[in-house]
Amino acid sequence: MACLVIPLLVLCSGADAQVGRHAPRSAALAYDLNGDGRRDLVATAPFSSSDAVGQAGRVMLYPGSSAGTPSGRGVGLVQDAGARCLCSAVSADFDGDGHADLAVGETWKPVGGQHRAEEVRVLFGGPGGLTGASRSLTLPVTERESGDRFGAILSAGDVDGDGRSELMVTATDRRSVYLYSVTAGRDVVLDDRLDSSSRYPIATAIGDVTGDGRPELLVLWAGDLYMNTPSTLRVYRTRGRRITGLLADTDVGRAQWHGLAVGDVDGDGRGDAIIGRPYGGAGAEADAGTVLIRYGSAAGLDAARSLVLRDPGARSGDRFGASVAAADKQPSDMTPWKDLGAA
Ligand SMILES: [Ca+2]
Ligand SMILES: [Ca+2]
Ligand SMILES: [Ca+2]
Ligand SMILES: [Ca+2]
Repeated sequence: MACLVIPLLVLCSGADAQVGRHAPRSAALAYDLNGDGRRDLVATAPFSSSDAVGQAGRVMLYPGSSAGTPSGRGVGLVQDAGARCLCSAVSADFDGDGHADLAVGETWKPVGGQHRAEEVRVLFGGPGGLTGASRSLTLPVTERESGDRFGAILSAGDVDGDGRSELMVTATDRRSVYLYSVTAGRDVVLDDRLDSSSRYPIATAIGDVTGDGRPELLVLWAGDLYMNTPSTLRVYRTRGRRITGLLADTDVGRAQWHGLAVGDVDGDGRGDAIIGRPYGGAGAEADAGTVLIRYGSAAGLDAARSLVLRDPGARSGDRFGASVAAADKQPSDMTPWKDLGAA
C-alpha cells in the first residue's frame, strides 16, 4: 500500500495506523463513529466553553457523507466540565468487537481529588455507532504528579495482532510513554526521566517500518532547546505487547518537531516515518515549515535515504508540517511529490 503525506491541522479521519504486508485482523473501520460505514471526522476543541458548563474541553464529530466530504454540521461527542483540555483523540477498535471506538485524552483534569491528574477515556462503539459505554485509563495513584499531561498524545495500532488495537499514551511532562491494552491493562512503560538529556515525548506512532508484519512503536523525543540536546526518533521492536529491542535511535537535529505518522510513501511494503517541523529556518523562510521522511528498512530506518518536503509557495510563519498523517490514495492519481524540493 502506498501512502501520501497529508499535512493537516485537524485530526485525520482516514489515516491507517498500521501498514505492512499483513492487514489488521479487526474488520472495524476506524473513525466510523456513527456506524454508517463511512469514516467520520473528529475535531477537538481543547479549551471550549459554554454558558451552561463554563470552560470545558469538547470533541466534535462531523459525519462522513457519500460526497466524500464530512457534513458541515458537527455533533458534540464529549463535553466535560471537569476537563480543562480535551487535547487529543484517536479511533481504533480497542475491544475487538468489530466496531470503531474513540479514545480521548482529558489532560489537566482532576482525578481522585488530585489537582491536574489526567485520564484517557475510551468510548466504545457498536453497530449503530458510539454506545455511551466507556472506560477510563489513569496512571496509578502512586505515579500521579500534578501536571503530568497524561493523555496529551495518543496513537493506536494492533501491536500483538490479536484484533484489538493497543493504545499508546504519553504523559508528556512526566517524560513517559505507555502502551495500554484497553481490555488487559498497561504493558509497556518508556520512561526518559533518568536520561540526562531531558528529552520529552512530542509525538508517537505505531506502524510496521521493517515490513515483517509486526508493528513497531515510534516515539519522537524532543530535545531541550536550553540544554542544546537534539531530538531523536526512536523505533522500538515489539513481540506480543512487549518491547524487545531498540531498532533506531536517530538524531533529527535541534528543530522543534511536531507531528509523526507512519505510511508507506514509496510502496515497498515498509512503513516510512513522516515527521513535521513547522518551526525553524531563518529570514524569509523562518517558521515556513518542512516535513521530513525517513524510510523504513528491514533493520529499522534506512540511514542512507531521507526526503524533505516543502510547500513551494510557503511563506514565513506558515508552519507547514504542524501536523501530519498518511492515507492511501488511488494509484491512478498518485503524484508522489515530484514537484517538491527534496534533499
Ligand atoms: Ca460514519
Ligand atoms: Ca470496538
Ligand atoms: Ca492487540
Ligand atoms: Ca516504505
